[in-house]
Amino acid sequence: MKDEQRLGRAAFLGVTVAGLSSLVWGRSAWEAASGILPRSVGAVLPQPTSGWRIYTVAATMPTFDPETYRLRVDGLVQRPLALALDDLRALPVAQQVSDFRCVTGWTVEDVRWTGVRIRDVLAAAAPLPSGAALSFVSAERPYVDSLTLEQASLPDVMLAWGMDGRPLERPHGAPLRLVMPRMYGYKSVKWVERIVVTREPVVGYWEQRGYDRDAWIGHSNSA
Ligand SMILES: Nc1nc2c(c(=O)[nH]1)N[C@H]1C(S)=C(S)[C@@H](COP(=O)(O)O)O[C@H]1N2
Ligand SMILES: [Mo]
Repeated sequence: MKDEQRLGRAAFLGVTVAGLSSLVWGRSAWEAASGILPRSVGAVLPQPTSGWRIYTVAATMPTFDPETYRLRVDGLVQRPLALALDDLRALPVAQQVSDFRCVTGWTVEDVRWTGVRIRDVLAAAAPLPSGAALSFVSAERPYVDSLTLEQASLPDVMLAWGMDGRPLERPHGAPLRLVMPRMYGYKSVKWVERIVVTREPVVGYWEQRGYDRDAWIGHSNSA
């Protein structure tokens, strides 16, 4: 855990310093997160070393304590759960390489993700037959999005705690983010702290603002 925290902070500082040299780009979520400048809504910092853009909807990125973090799984389940990071790591480890695509046009190819499959997280909670969808609630309020159980069961959907061979970094949603490569990035909720089993998918943050609920790449209103 110490190493992970140190690595996260080092990487964060590294990018922040890089950000300072490119202030000409304007204020960014990175700079806002580091407290250097006030945040501007929807700000994005192009990162020179990768295609990622870091997106947030709140003024600050959530923090978490690895000792006390719990992923809650509740709603239409027989047994509500509160899973610690160690509990998640004790589940079968899933790995995949997939592209990540934002609806605004950028793509990061061949992202290496490590984490768990949704079914393995749900197994102990035992969803009720009436449960047909999942809400992924972010610690970053009010970000939320959802998938049907069927969508969440696709083989390349996962909850990731690792990215490109390193612990998932805070700007990318540590300690846990959803990865749904077949849909646009807004489905891939960062800083997931709760999964709620529901009858129907709830309307997600960007879906409340006009984006398709089914964000299939190539087949949605933004394709
Ligand atoms: N909590 C949270 N999750 C989020 C977002 C956000 O603003 N807040 N943005 C979404 C969008 S639109 C995209 S494209 C990806 C971006 O992932 P990244 O910030 O790791 O690059 O995260 C998604 N998940
Ligand atoms: Mo996005």
